[in-house]
Amino acid sequence: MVNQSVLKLAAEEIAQANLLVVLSGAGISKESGVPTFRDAQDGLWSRYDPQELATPAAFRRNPDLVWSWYMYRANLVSSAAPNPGHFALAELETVIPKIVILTQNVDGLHEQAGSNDIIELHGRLGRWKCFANCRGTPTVIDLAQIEYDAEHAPKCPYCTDRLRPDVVWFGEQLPTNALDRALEVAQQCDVMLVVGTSGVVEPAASLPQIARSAEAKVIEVNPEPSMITADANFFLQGKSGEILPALVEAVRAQA
Ligand code: BV8
Repeated sequence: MVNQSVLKLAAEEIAQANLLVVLSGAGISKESGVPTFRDAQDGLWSRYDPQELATPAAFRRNPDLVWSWYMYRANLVSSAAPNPGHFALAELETVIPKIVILTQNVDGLHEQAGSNDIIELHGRLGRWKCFANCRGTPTVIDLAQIEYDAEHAPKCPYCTDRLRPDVVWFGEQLPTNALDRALEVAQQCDVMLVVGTSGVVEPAASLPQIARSAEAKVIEVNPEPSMITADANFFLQGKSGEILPALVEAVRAQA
């Protein structure tokens, strides 16, 4: 059970915020049935380290293996639905003047839940592009227009390279406009709410420190302490699907 007095203090900070920025990680989608990044991958993938598969080198080395891993994950995510944590953040938009969601997740569940201002820092599962970006960055290809299967990385219809998921791999730059805007709102926000991230992956993991050094209050929601917890003013320990609805209720009670 989350500490009620910490929840009330956090709700007071959010209720007074003009700009609330949310940084979300894989943990917010766990209660939607989407495995987190560092959970042991289920079944077929338990023998691979995701960090080894989510790289350009892995794709170059074995395009069909990486392609089928993303096909598997895209399929998993396509049957996932937002959970009460996602919906609570969408509802908060009716209470707080401005909310921006910075998500590390590639599952599209914030958008499905009805949040409006979302920055996808690491791209999106289910969007596919030419590895060479032969017709501009990104050269997105609609799979419905080509022949393909779940086991083999198909060829780009415009060049000889192969198709890949439109996600940011380790060692790749984040989309410039996404990162620039994330840095801007992290410096401007009154409160940053950090939900379900281990705080390991950079540069996203530095955003709470940036907010903190710009005088924002940092609130973390996580069942476990993370690399962010030391920078948090308030640590709400528990599952986001339970804590976020309670937090929104407490914010409404402040209004
Ligand atoms: C880059 C898309 C410039 C792919 C992902 C310093 C500066 C810059 C770069 C680096 C740096 N140090 C190291 C680097 C390199 C690297 C990096 O960060 N490595 C780490 C491992 C040390 N960063 C990069 O390469 C980035 N690029 O910076 O470009 C550059 C270029 C070249 C050379 C140098 C620099 C690109 C990083 C993007 C990688 N792509 N995803 C895909 O999905 O396949 S990252 C991947 O990890 C996912 O997006 C995931 O969201 C993200 C972060 O993980 P989390 O979301 O935190 O998930 P995790 O499983 O770790 O934790 C889950 C948490 O949820 C836990 O805390 C758990 O307790 C909690 N939880 C569990 N249940 C619940 C819950 N919380 C709430 N409720 C629950 N019920």
